Amino acid sequence: MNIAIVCYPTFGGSGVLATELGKALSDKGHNIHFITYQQPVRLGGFHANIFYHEVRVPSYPLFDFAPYETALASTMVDVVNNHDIHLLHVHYAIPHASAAYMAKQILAKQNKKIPVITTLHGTDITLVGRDKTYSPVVTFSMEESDILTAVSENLREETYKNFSIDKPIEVIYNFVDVSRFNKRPVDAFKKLIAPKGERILVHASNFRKIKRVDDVLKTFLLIYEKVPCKLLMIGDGPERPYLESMTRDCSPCAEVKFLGRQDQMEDLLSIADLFILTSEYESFGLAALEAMAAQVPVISTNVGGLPEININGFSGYMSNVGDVDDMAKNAVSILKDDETLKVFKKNALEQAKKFDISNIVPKYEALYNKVIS
Ligand code: GMT
Repeated sequence: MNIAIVCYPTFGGSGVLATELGKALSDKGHNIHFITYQQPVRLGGFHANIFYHEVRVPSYPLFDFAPYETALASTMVDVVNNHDIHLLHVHYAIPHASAAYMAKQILAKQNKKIPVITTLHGTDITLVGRDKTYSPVVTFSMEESDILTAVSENLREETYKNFSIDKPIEVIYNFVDVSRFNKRPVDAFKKLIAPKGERILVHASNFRKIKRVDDVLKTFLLIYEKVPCKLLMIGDGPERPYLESMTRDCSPCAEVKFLGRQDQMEDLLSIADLFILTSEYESFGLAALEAMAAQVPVISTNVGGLPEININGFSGYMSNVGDVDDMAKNAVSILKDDETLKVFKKNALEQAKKFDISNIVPKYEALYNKVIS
């Protein structure tokens, strides 16, 4: 099959998932055409049957805001026409679903029928999409997609709650390649970070307000009172400068390292003992799933789709948003001795296996076959 995938090329979960899906489909012999404004960060090296089409938005003095959506729709038309594309799979509704609708109409005028699959990822529904500036267009383009999928049961419910649409929404969970993330830790690397055998805690996100990254730091400080540990903060975003400034004047804060954006998450996770995700909302929490696949138990909030991924008392623990005392208490109960940590690590891996790439990618292929036939 020749499949065009439209996504954000950045470190955000929707872009990561779309890129990993494209790579997995190409391994199965499909030709994948990524359409976006930059090479997707998780794409890595050369793949014989993966192609990248850059959306260029020419500037013009009249434009205060360059019309990306128009350029994207035109690029979709061009790629479909020149690469015999069978379907368009767009990730994150804004503005990809409405651009796909436009492309589909243009192609219909040329007697070409191109099915559109839209995968909803989270903030396109729960935050940005429901804003009345966007919601009429998001509602319309969801209705007009041939197939609509959501990455968790919770996101499906949120979509029906926030938009008046009748369309069925199929839940296809996000996935992880367990064989890639379940790596043996490199002792020398672990020693470099934690020379005295301290526990290594990790947080990874785009440091937006919704992630409540200051709660990560607060939780770490409480854990540190009971268990020697280090904290690795991975990623970058608007809240990072404020958080870094919070870590300037407390002594345990010397144990906090900001690593910025990293594309070898599997190496960093391989030396981690605990993953902390304090978000106000997560439709799924792909970063937590990747941690579990690397045998890292998860301390998270209990919101959105997280209870569908993190099993309380098994793969980690969940607490109410902002309850850093509870998060720290739970973390200490996992980290306090090697035996308990070993059990949680094993459980985290077992839970992650339910979302292994081999279980989920065939579900997308089945949808593609259905929509094409
Ligand atoms: O978390 C973000 O801010 C990025 C966002 C995105 O669209 O890239 O992530 C959303 O999609 C991910 C992949 O499906 C999910 O794992 C995240 O939970 C979801 N984020 C939120 O719902 C806040």
